[in-house]
Amino acid sequence: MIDLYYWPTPNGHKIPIMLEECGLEYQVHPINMLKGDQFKPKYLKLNPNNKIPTIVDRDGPGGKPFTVFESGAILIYLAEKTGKFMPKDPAGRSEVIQWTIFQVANVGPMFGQCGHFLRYAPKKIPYAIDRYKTETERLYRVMDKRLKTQPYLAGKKYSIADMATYPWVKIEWFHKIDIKKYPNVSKWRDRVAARPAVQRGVTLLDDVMKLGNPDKEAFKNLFTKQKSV
Ligand SMILES: N[C@@H](CCC(=O)N[C@@H](CS)C(=O)NCC(=O)O)C(=O)O
Repeated sequence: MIDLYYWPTPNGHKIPIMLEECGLEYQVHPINMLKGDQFKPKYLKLNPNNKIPTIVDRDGPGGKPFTVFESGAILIYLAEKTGKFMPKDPAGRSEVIQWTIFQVANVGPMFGQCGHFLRYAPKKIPYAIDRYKTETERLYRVMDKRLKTQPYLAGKKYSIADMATYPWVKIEWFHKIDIKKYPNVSKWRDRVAARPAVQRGVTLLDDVMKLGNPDKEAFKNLFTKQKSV
C-alpha cells in the first residue's frame, strides 16, 4: 500500500497516473496547499521542501515504510519497485531518466514561472513574462523535435518521462501556448490522454481546485509564505 500525499496540480497528477498504470493500491491524503497544509510540521517530516507530492511506501526496502519526495524521484522509485515503465537495459533506462529529468529540471520550473507571471503576479512584468514564455516555447520546440522521430519522449515505449510531462502539456492554454504550432507534441498528447490510467490519474480530486484565481489566503500560502525553513 502506498500513501499518497497529494493535491491536484500538474506535479501532483504525475503520481496517481503512475500508481494507476501499475495497478498499485494507494490511499490518498489531501494536502490542501491553498490552506497551507504543506507547511504543517507533520507534513514537513515527510517532505522537507513543503511541496506536494510525497509518497510513503508502507512496504518499502527491507519491508519497512519508506518515504519519497520530489515527483521525479517518486516516479523512478515506483518504476524500480514494479519493474514497469523504465527498461532495465542501461541505455533504455538512461533515456527514460534523461527525459524525466528534462521534465523536472526544465518543463516544470519554467512552465510554472510562465504561468505565474502570466496569471498570478499582482503586477504585469513584461520582462518576466517574455523570459519565461520564450523559454516555454523553446521547450515545446525541443519536445516537438524529439517527438517527430519517436512516439514517446524516451523513445519507442511509453514511460515515466511521459507521465511526468503530460500533466504540464495538458494545460497548454494556461501558458498561452498554441498547441497547433507543435503538431508532434499534440499527437503525443492525444496518445497519452487516451490511456484510461492517465484519465483516472489527472481527475483524482479534481473537484477541489480550479487552476487560477486563488483567493487571498491561497495566494499567501502559495506565493508569499516561505516560513517552513
Ligand atoms: N520539484 C518538485 C516541485 C513540486 C511543486 O512545485 N509542487 C507544488 C504544486 S505543483 C507545491 O506543492 N506548491 C506548494 C508550495 O510551494 O507551497 C516536484 O517535482 O515534486
